[in-house]
Amino acid sequence: MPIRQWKLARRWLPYGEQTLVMGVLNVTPDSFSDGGQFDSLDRAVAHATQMIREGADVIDIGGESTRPGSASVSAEEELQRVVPVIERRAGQASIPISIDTTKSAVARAALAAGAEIINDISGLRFDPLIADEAARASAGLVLMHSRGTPKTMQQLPPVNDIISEVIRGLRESIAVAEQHGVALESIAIDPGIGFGKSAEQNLELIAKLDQVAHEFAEFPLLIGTSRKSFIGKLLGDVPADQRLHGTIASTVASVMNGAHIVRVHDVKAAVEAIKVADAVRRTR
Ligand code: 9MG
Repeated sequence: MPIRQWKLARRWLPYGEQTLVMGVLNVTPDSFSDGGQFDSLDRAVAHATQMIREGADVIDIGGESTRPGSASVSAEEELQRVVPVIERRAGQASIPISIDTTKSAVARAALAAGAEIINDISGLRFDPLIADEAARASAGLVLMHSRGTPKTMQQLPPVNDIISEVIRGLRESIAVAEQHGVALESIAIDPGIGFGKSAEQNLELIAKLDQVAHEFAEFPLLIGTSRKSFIGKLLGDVPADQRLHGTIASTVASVMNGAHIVRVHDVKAAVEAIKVADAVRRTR
């Protein structure tokens, strides 16, 4: 397994040998799985610190819920939620901070406050100027595949061949990023589990992740299955706070099939599971 490097705003992040863990920090009053727990500055910063202690390699901070059916918030509202947390956390930075946003104005302010990665769940479909911000700051840019918007994605007619659709969509996002001057070494790709896919298609994407990894072999591959509804459905419609074991199973399956970075809420459990999965992978 060769060690490769992902170019971020102020460092290179090695990936390929050890799977990297991106800890989720939602600073929203209504996020689907941690429903407003971290909506005060002190609590949010304390949770970031805790995830770092548990072994997170990146913290992904989001101020707008991407929960299915959720409405968007204004850039001003999003900025008020995320910038103070980034400023406080970046001041003590040991690991890079990622900003989970689809808005270029939020990305710009977050990068100025100390973030080093932009995580765009729309893959530049909502606001292509995000790519200009990534290029200007030489920041990392996560291009995630999605269909529709968080408000409409569960009502979309399903596509027949989800693997081909994800590969097509990601190629389009990478082309837009390149047109705006983003260096290829700054891009990470993500199949977008749960975003406009059926429960069966989410399983198919995890099962056949090696095909996506092969198609985009020069890019780090990130995946987020944490607490998502396809897991709840498999376990008999359990709520988000009862999906930890299912999350770990889907995370390990993703790692064995080629994921380099996993986005999770429960960092300690994921770090331990991945240590074992990585050891098995290295023994292949
Ligand atoms: C913000 N967000 C929610 N789910 C996600 C996923 O699966 N990947 C990425 N990159 N971001 C996500």
